[in-house]
Amino acid sequence: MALERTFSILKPDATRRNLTGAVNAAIEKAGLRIVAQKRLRMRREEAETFYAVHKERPFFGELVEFMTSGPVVVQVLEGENAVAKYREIMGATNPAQAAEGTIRKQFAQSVGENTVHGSDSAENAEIEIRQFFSGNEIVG
Ligand code: 3AN
Repeated sequence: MALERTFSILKPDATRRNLTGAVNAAIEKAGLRIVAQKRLRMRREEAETFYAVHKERPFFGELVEFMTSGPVVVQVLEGENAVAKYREIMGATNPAQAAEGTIRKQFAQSVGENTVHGSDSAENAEIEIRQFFSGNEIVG
């Protein structure tokens, strides 16, 4: 199995409730390594670019509003099968459907305020990582 990288965001509901450490502990417990990390406030255009695939969805405005409402922590995670592994420990988008023990089951407040983002494919991970990190900021 290949070493892979995925892109993660700890969303504004996580930073607001001081959950950065708790989520990072779950990430590291699952064997994923945080090889880059920074805290920032997303600008509107950054959020719109990041979620461009959802721009026709009814919740797009709400999503951009929420993602720019407070600080986020953007991360690059590395590990065996990192994309699928992170999706697994994140849990379902809707916390009501998330499996026991997952990050969203433990911490998410709603389908919108759901604590974490993780890339859905290796291709998207590369695009998303490039939006927020330059090469020398990622140290494996
Ligand atoms: P995931 O983050 O699990 O891959 P997607 O790609 O379906 O989920 O949705 C992207 C983001 O849009 C989600 N993380 C969630 O915050 C938001 N979202 C999805 N569905 C809704 C909804 N019905 N209402 C509000 N926000 C939503």
